[in-house]
Amino acid sequence: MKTLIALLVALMLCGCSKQPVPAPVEEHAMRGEVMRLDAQNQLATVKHEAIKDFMGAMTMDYKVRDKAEFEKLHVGDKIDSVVFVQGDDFWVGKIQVKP
Ligand SMILES: [Cu+2]
Repeated sequence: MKTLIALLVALMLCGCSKQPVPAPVEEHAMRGEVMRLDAQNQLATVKHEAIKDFMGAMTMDYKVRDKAEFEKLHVGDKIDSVVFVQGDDFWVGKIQVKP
């Protein structure tokens, strides 16, 4: 009986310590223009061209995770960047401002 209880406890501990598997991160190249910047929320409104196998051309808000990257952006900048998608979350990074 003791062995059985020990086994059950061990199984429960195993179940609890199981790490949730993080969703894979997808990357999509995005080319666009910065229309608006929201410094408080670190959001950039980007008018982007169609993103292959992902979404059509549109203007929408993107979170820029990296503060240094966000701070180098200006309204009107033409950018090459990458949209990262992980589960329901998405953000933009690897931003290159075109001359
Ligand atoms: Cu979009």
